[in-house]
Amino acid sequence: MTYTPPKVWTWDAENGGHFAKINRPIAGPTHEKELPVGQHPLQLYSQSTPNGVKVTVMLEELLALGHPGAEYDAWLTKIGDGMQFSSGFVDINPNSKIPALVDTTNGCRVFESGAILLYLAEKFNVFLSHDIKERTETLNWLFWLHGSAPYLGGGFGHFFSYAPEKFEYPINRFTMEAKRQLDVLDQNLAERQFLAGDNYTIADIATAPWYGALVKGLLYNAAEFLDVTRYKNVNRWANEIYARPAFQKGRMVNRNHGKSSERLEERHNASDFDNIPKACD
Ligand SMILES: N[C@@H](CCC(=O)N[C@@H](CS)C(=O)NCC(=O)O)C(=O)O
Repeated sequence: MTYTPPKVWTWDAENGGHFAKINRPIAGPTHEKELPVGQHPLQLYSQSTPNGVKVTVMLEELLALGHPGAEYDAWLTKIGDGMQFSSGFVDINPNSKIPALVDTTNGCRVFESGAILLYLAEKFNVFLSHDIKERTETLNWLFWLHGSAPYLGGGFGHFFSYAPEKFEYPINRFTMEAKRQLDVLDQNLAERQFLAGDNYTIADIATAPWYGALVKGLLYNAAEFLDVTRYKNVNRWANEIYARPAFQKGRMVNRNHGKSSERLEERHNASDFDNIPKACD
């Protein structure tokens, strides 16, 4: 059925779909509530979506390298319940989206997952080279991810998986773009081990939870539809990154769905991982 837009759009009906209850055309808090604060230097408010996982992976990678200053409390922020609209959350991210971080050592608030990765890479001096060429190549791919992933998530994923009905036009449009993006990555990874060259960087940490998850069949249940096995280099890269212990830990943090052996709803100590029930064979 064709839609004829009115002269002026008004917010008078739910638009249907997966996120209908939390979508609003206005910014700002919906309720007063302070954020909890734990004892570690870094306080993270997040959920294990691809954007959230970028940050928990980065923090676990830093801890694996032995940086005690990267110890963190990860508070589950249930976006389906509208927790991103509390007054405390809006104070640290006026855009009301997870993830958001507070560095209690200097009072910095950091929002936007790309900004958080950059902040942590600079604070701990790792996963981002000082060499101008290597650093720029890493930032090229980090910004590429941040420009591209909304087409995958808000475009392809939304219409393929979350929209109230399957509409051919947007599914075609965003499938074309998602496959083009996979091909961009595949051609780049044919030449090099990691996105920016020989070293694992924040560009890989940002991209693997999106396009790595996609080719591993972990996102939108779309692996067959997108014929992901053809992107051989992306698959090789994703397998290598998913095998990293810190990546595996980071994926579990703030996860509140799926198998109990693969989730840690909140993380306040390194030893919290020891209490996750083991998977049954
Ligand atoms: N560009 C932002 C996107 C963050 C984002 O879209 N977060 C989603 C979850 S992946 C969210 O909080 N959605 C809740 C909402 O839209 O109300 C980033 O990279 O941090």
